[in-house]
Formats: sequence, C-alpha cells, structure tokens
Amino acid sequence: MADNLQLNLPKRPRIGECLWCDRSDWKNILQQFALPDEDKIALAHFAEKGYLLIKNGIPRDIADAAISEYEALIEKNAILRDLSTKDGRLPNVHKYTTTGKQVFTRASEALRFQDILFGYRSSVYTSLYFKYGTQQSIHRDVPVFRTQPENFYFGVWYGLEDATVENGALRAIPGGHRVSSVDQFALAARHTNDADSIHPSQSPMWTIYQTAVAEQCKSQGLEEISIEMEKGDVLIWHPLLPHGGGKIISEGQTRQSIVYHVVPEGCPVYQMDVFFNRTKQDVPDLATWKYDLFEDRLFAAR
Ligand SMILES: O=C(O)CCC(=O)C(=O)O
Ligand SMILES: [Fe+2]
Repeated sequence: MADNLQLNLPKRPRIGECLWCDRSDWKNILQQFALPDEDKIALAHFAEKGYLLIKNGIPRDIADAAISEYEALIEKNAILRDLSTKDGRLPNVHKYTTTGKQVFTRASEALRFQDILFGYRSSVYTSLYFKYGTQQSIHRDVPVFRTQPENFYFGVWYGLEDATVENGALRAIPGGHRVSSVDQFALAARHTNDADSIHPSQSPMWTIYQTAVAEQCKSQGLEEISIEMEKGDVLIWHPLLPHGGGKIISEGQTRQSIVYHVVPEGCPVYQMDVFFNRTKQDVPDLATWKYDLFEDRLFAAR
C-alpha cells in the first residue's frame, strides 16, 4: 500500500447536487446513458426499489481467500479476535488484510455500477467483516453516514458464503428509500431541546428515527422482504433503504460477508450530530482525511 495521500479532489459532488437516481427526471437521465438495456434495467431497479443485486460479482478465489485470511488474522491477533467476537464484527478489515481490499477492488462489475450510480469514482470510507449474520433490526444507515452533499453513500455487501433465511440473510423494505415523510429535524426538536448536544455516534435519536421510518413504510403499505444471496453475489443499497440482518434460524451457522460503506472520492461523511441538527447543515463538502491507494482505488486512511 502506498503512503497516505492527501488529495484535493476536484471531481466530487458539490453542495446542491443529489444522486441522479433521486431526481424527478431520473428516467430521462437513464435513457441518455450509453449502456446496454440490461444495465439500464438494473439501474432502474435501484432507482425504484433502492437496491441492486450483482450475481457472481466477486471472483470465487478472492471470496475463499478473504475467509482464510480473516481466520488467520484473528487466530494470531488476540485484540482483533476479541473485538470481532465481542461485537460480532471486525471493523475496517481492509486495513488488516489484502483480500479485505481485493473483495472491493476485484469486483469490477460492482465497482462499475457504484461509479455510474454516484456519477463519480467510488471509494471506501469504512468496512465491516461479519462471520455470522448480524440480526440487526431494520434501519437506514444515513444518520451515521451523512455525506455532504447528502445521500452520496452506498452500503455495498459482498457475500463470501451463501446467505439464506437459515443463516440470517439480509432483509430490506423495497421502495422504503422513497418514503420522505420522516423529518429528522422535527423529530429531534420533539425529543431534545438542545440539538447541539446530540452525540455523533451514540444517541437515542437513532432508534427514534428508525422507528418513525419503519412506521411510515408500514403505513404506506411497503413490506419487508428477505434477500437471499449466493456466495460471490454483491448488493448495493441506497443510503435511505431500510435494511437489516435476518434472524439466525440455524444456530451456529456462519454467514461470512464484508460490507463496505462507500462514498465518492473526496466526499466527507458526518454523523448524527450533523444529521439531526438543522443549524449544522452547511458543513464543508471536502473530506479532511488522508487516503490509501490500493489497486487504483482509494480507501480512507484509518
Ligand atoms: O450484514 C448485515 O446483516 C447488515 C449490515 C448493515 O446493516 C450495515 O453494514 O449497514
Ligand atoms: Fe446498515
């Protein structure tokens, strides 16, 4: 890996921009892309449902090597072993293993779609390695991945093994990213008289917001589904898509996966202290962190 790079990235989304697929004229924009029909169908699915599934996106040898390298890492590193056992996840696996970066850089079809959906080159902000299904309740990621401009973030999930309802496949509410009736500032005003004291990563506002989103989705007749995936498949989700991890029915069965939280190169990420505070919306649109370059892709240095 190269030395940390401090970059000034002129090609990045600027205040006032939004994802093209969130614009009211997205169908016209999509028609103008010089892409085969099957790509346009996949992109239209993302715009309407909030996610895009890429079959066989990871080379099989990389998926196998990612599991072996993770196992070898936690075998020899007691601190990381403790961390991943206690939290059920290893944060920023890309920092510790080569395959933890290659799952991202070698899945070329997934990268191509991320770049098209952003309209900019995708880069890694954080990653998580999961050995088991997370059983996380349905949520939107956006309160802790509040980019500037807004919504230039995707969760990109890579299956290292099959994920089925037995071992805790992902769940999602298709179309839930379009539910716009939850006003996070009004919610914050109702639950605190001091928005400036909202903590970036630990706040009761998280659950309050996610509960309101789930209620709104339900009242609009949207339903939760299970997204079963095969080893090597990749799923890209919209920043506002409600999603989570299914219940593990076969106890002890693994569901190995890596999720990358991605943003355009140079795009900064803020957390709940910004997301819920109306007076902090004017934050800078250039990331202040350094990057590592690996196989032509940028990873935020941690
Ligand atoms: O893998 C899962 O079960 C959910 C992961 C997730 O929600 C996330 O990384 O944002
Ligand atoms: Fe999530």
